[in-house]
Amino acid sequence: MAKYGGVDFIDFDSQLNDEEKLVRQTAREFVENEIIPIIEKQSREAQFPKHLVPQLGELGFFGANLHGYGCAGMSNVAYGLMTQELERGDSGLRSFVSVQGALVMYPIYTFGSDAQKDKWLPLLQQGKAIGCFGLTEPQFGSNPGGMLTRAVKKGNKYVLNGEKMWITSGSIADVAVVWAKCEDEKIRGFLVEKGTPGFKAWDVHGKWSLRASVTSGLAFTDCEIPEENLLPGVSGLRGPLSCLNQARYGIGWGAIGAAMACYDTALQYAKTRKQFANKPIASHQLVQEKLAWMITEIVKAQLLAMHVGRLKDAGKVDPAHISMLKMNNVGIALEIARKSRDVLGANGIVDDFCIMRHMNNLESVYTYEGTNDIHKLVIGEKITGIAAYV
Ligand code: TGC
Ligand code: FAD
Repeated sequence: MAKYGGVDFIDFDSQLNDEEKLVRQTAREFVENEIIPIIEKQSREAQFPKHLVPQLGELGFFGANLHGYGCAGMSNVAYGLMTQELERGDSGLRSFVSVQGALVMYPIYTFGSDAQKDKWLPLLQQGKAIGCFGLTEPQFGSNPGGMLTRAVKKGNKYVLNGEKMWITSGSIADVAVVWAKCEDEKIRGFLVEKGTPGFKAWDVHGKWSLRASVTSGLAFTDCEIPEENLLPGVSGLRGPLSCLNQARYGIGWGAIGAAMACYDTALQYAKTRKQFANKPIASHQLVQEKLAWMITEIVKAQLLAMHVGRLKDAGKVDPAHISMLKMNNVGIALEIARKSRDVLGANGIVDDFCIMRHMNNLESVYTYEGTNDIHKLVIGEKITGIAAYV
């Protein structure tokens, strides 16, 4: 395969400033040098490339759109371009970075005490500590408000009981941001440190998706948390859902990267693969239709991401805008992966090419952080004023 040079059909780059291009280039080089050479093997062996965490920290990729505590303070568009490039490598890599920054650093940064921020943010930013985010439970995924995990105040401690499921980076995390219902029935966030008695984490095996990412279950059995580990700045479902806005935003850009990887692979393959009269398959109208559809959807996804990013930078973004971004961009990325797989014929199913890995990864991305259908309902509620979840 020829060296990857990005995908830009409509001079999208003319909309980017120098900082944004530099961030994208830095992330692209990291992916090209450190991820592409190892990712198929890591995926095959179901190994997260943990050795790269300190380097990701040095590059400023953790909590990159936050300010202070060593964070890079990037614009949201620069941040999005970074997640796009990381997911061009692998959705699992982008997941790790999303969780660390948007789901662990962001709640500590936004809802944490000064002591919590001083303790955790520099470590998480540098990749010297790893975080996870526990919202989903075995019985409550799309409807986290029903959660069963409980936190009961006893003296100067909270006692946690319950179970979380499908938690990215769970078993390798030094700190878990865990959401639990308190006695007043309000959901609050707690920082649970690795090794706390009564806290156990185990890994989910047998995944055919996000194989190079750690996915875990977490269990809390009479797990005593010091009261200073409660996130003091928020109560209610609004707390975890505000974190999801941050992560869904990064996913909306990231999915474009996976789509670009598949499109670029399919285009190169179609120009060289010959069938019938020794002509490249790219010379047939049906193949061109697929490629034309793919590049059109990539362009639309880029423009949506850019606009939502500029709105976010201006403090004008609505969660429903982010739902549209996540829903649309992951949806088209998955469809692009499927069409690209088709263009490669039988070669599309093996890991000599990246497509099947991206396709399988995108099945998880389609489901996590709000399923595609849940985001349709969020948009539906925004435009009709009627919530249709129940
Ligand atoms: P609802 O009654 O609508 O709202 C409850 C309170 O939350 C507020 N709110 C939000 N606040 C901030 N951002 C948002 N996006 C918000 N959406 C709602 C709302 O204003 C209200 O506040 P208040 O103060 O009035 O109480 O809640 P609901 O129970 O009807 O649920 C709505 C629904 C279905 C949209 C929500 O539950 C939802 O988004 N469900 C999907 C769950 C989900 O996305 N889980 C993700 C788990 S984390 C994950 O998947 C990580 S993957 C990691 C990786 O990248 O590897
Ligand atoms: P369900 O909620 O049971 O949904 C099943 C189906 O029913 C879906 O098609 C859904 O759209 C549909 N459905 C549900 N309710 C409605 C409705 N009202 N109307 C119409 N259709 C509906 N969670 C975390 O907290 N932290 C993490 O780090 C994390 N990482 C993850 C990593 C991976 C690899 C995966 C796969 C998941 C992860 N999750 C994480 C969990 C993820 O957020 C949930 O899987 C997701 O929210 C969906 O929940 P569910 O799987 O229980 O599906």
